[in-house]
Amino acid sequence: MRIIFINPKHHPHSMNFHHCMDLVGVKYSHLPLSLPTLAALTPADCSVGLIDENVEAVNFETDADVIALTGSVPQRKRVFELADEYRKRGKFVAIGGPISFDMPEECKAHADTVFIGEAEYTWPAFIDDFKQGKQKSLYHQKEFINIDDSPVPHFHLMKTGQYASGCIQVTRGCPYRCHFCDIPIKYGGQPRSKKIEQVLSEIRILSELGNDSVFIVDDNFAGNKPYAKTLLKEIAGLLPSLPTKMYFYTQAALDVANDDELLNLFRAANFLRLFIGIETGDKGKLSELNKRHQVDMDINRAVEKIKSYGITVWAGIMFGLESDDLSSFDRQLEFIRDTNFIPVQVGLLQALPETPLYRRALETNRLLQLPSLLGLTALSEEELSKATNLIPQKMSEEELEKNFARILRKMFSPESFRLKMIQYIGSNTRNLTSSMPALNLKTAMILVRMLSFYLFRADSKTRKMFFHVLKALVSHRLRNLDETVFHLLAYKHMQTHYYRIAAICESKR
Ligand code: B12
Ligand code: SF4
Repeated sequence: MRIIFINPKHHPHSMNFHHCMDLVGVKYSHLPLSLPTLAALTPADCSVGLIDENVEAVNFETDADVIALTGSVPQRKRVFELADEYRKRGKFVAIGGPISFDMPEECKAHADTVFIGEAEYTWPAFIDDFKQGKQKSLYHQKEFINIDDSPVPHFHLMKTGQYASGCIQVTRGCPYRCHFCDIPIKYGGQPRSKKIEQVLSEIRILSELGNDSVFIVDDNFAGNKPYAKTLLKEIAGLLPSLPTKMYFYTQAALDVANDDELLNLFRAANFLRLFIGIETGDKGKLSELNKRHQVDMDINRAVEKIKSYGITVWAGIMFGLESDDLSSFDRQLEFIRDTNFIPVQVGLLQALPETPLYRRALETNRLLQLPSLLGLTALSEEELSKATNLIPQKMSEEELEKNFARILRKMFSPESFRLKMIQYIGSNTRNLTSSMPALNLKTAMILVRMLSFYLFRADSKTRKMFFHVLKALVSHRLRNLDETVFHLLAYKHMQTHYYRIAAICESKR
C-alpha cells in the first residue's frame, strides 16, 4: 500500500515570514510537523511519500493508493482543490488536521475519509481497515491520546534544508483558559508532555540533518513548569554534543517572567525568542479576555525582565476587543510603542468555534454568519467579505477596519521600526559570542542578500531606517548583532504583509 501525505501551500501570513524567505535563501519558514509524524505512524509495510507544497510541487500522476491531506482552515481553498483533483483521477482521499476540527462537513464533501482530532490511534486503525476494504468515512478521536504514543517524527523524509527552522512539539494543551482560545478545548486543559529522552533525540536528529534553529511549536511551552525546567536543563546539557550550533524559540505565557530559575534555564538552553500572546496592555480588557495569569502583572516590567535574560519577546497583539471603542486604537499603539517587545502577530479578535467568546457572541447576536478564520487571517480577497466574524459594539464595522488599517500602517512604518530597534538594541543584554550562529557560507550569504536588499531595493525611508539601526548597533558595540540582523530580515516580511492587510481593509471601503 502506498500513501502520499500532502501539506498544501500556505498563502503569506504574519508568522510564516513569506516575504523575507528570499533573503534567508530557503523556500519556507517552518517544517510542517504533521507530515513526518503521520509517516512515523504508518506501518512499516506501507510505502510513504511526503510532499510539502510550500517547498515542492505536487504530482497528480501517482500510483499511490491513498492521498492524505493535512491543513488548517486558512489553507482550505487549496486543500479542497487538491482533494477534488485527486478524486477526479480516481484516488482515495483522506483529510485531517485542524481544518477538519472546524470544517468537518466541508471536508466530508471533498474526501473519502475524514479524520477529526489526533491521529496517533485512528491513522493506524484506518490502514488496517483500508487493507481489508472496510475503511470508514469518519475517524474521530474524541479522547486525548496518551502523548507517549506519539512517535519520533520521520524527519529524514523531509527536505529539511528548504526550511528556515526545524520544528518539534514537546507538549500539547494549556492550563489557562483565555476566552478567545481553542487550544485547551482542542488539545487539552492540562499539558501532556513527551518523554524527555524522546525530545532530546528529536533535537539531535534535526541537528544531524543540518538544522541550526528549532521552533518548539507548543502553544504554552511552560504550561507545566517543573517539566519545562527539567527539559531545559537537559537541552542545555545536550547542546555541546550536537553537530550544529543550535538555538531555539517557542511560545509561552507572560508569567514566565515571574520565575527567575526558568528564565535562567531558557538562557542556558539557548532560547533566543519567546512568542507571547500579550494581546493588550489594558487590565480591564485582559479580564474580559479571561487572560487571568496576566491581569495582575506589570507587563512592561515583565517584558524587561525576560529581556534581561537575553530573550526577545515577540508579541501577539489584538485589536477589535469586545469593549474597544474608537479611542482604544491609539492607546494600544502607545502601549506597543512604550513596551519593549517586537509586535509580530497583530490581528483583529475573532471568535473561534466552541470558545467562551464564541458562545458569548452568539448569545448576544454579535456573531456574523462567516466561518471563523475566514476574515483577515484568511487573507484571500475573494472571501474577505468581512475582516472578522465579531460585530463590534462601540463602533461600526467600517470604523473598525479603517482604524485597523491606519494603525497597521503606523506600526509597521520604517520610522516605528527604527524606534523599536533602537529601544531593543539599547536594552538587550545578550552575550554575542555565546549565542551567535556559526559564521559560514549560509550566514554570509544571508548577510549579503540582506545588505543588497536594504542598499539597492528598499525605498528611501526604509533604507534610512536601516542606516540608523546600523549606527545604533555600532554605538552598542554590536552587542545584539545576530538578533538585529534577524529582525531586519523579518521587517521586510512584516512591512509587506501588514501593509497588504491595511490595503485590503482600505479597498473594502
Ligand atoms: C506551529 C504552528 C504554526 C506555524 C506553522 C508551522 C508549519 N510548519 O506549518 C506558524 C507559526 C507558521 C503558524 C501560522 C499560522 N497558524 Co498555526 N499553529 C501552529 C501550532 C502551534 C502547532 C502545529 C503543529 O505543528 N502541531 C503538531 C502536529 C503534530 O499536530 P497537527 O498538525 O495538529 O497534526 C496532528 C493531528 O491534527 C493529525 N493530523 C494532521 N493532519 C492530518 C492529516 C491526516 C490525513 C490525518 C489522518 C491526520 C492528521 O495528526 C497529527 C498527530 O496527531 C498549532 C496549534 C497546535 N497546538 O497544533 C497552530 C494552528 C495550526 N495554527 C492556527 C492558525 C490560525 C494559524 C495562523 C492563521 C495564525 C495567524 N494569524 O497568522 C497562521 C496561518 C497558518 C496557515 N496558513 O495555515 C490554528 C488553525 C485553526 C484551524 N482550525 O485551522 C491552530 C490550530 C492554532 C489555533 N487553534 O488557533 N502556525
Ligand atoms: S495562554 Fe495561550 S494557549 Fe493558553 S489558553 Fe491562553 S491564549 Fe490559549
